[in-house]
Amino acid sequence: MRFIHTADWHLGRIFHGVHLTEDQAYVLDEFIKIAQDAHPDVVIVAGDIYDRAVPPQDAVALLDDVLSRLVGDVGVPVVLIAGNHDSPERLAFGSRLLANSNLHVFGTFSADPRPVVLEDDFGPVSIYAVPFAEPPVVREKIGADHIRDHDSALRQILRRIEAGRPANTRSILVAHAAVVGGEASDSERPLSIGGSGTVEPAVFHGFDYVALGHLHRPQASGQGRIHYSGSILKYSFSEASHGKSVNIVEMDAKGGCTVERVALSPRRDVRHIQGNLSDILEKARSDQNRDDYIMVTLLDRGPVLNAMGRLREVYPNTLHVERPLFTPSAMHARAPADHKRLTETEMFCAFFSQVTGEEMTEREARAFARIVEALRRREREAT
Ligand SMILES: [Mn+2]
Repeated sequence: MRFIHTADWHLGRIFHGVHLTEDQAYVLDEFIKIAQDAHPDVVIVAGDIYDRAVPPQDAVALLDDVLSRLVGDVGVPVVLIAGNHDSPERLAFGSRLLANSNLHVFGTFSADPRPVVLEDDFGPVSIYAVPFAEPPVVREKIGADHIRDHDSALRQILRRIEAGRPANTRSILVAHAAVVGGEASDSERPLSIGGSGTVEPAVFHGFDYVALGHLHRPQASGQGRIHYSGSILKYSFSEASHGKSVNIVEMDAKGGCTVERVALSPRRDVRHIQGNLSDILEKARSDQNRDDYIMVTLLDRGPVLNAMGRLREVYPNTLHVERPLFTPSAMHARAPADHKRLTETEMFCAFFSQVTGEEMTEREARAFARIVEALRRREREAT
């Protein structure tokens, strides 16, 4: 059996003020061609279909178009799950009807996940799709009081799957989770605030291939059975060095998998350029890809007039300029930390100690984390 594993489409993403929908449509066109050429038995999308719970209309139209072409024109079944950016209920709309048309959408968490079963020459392959859910949701639906975090929640779900799974059947798990030891980037929203959002690779024991979403760099762990396909585009400048790809997986009669990463080429790349302004402007003349999304780290030590304006004359999509070596002395005393790299809790701790002159106690930090988590949940569920 052959299948394609992709994840983290984040349709509707806005990157430094730029709507990426056209870039996403471009790369998904390429994805559909890859699917056409590979003749897979199924396409798996492991969560973060949209970038937010209420996606913009363009993003909804794009998903509708892409899925219609995959399932309708290419003729390949699609299995997709909600990630932590998606609204489970909105994504799940019509899913029971769509399942009859080879589009298997798993939006809301179910205590008894039923597999999508596909056949190849060697027999059945069960695909278990577990959409992202907050631990309290899992706790309530399963009725297991000991579930406190993502690790214990997923363990419990997988135990239930294990119990109902016929022995000696090949199986694929689809989930949206942060595995311990995985390499993160700046565009992933943490799965939990305060406390651990990660899961041990050992929880995935027993599956022949684990198709994960959440981490945006393609990577594998757990003796090569656990895979992140990574996102389809670079969604932060921390990903400038990533190669984005999708996994084409060949599963043999015994469940052994060979994984091929097929590169995706974006309409515009995301790049990080460093140097003196004059050097950058000079080199830009021979740059073939001036429309790329650019972040510039200027190494000039003295003041530079209108750096952004001059950069945009050569790189119209310059989105961010940094001046690490140029700090006006008045600013120096206050040495502002780079707030974009801090979590809400860290930022609030810094604010707290600035105002009160004292460090926050652990109890206070936990209380704060609880409030943020409740707000996040409400934001995801409401509106
Ligand atoms: Mn994601």
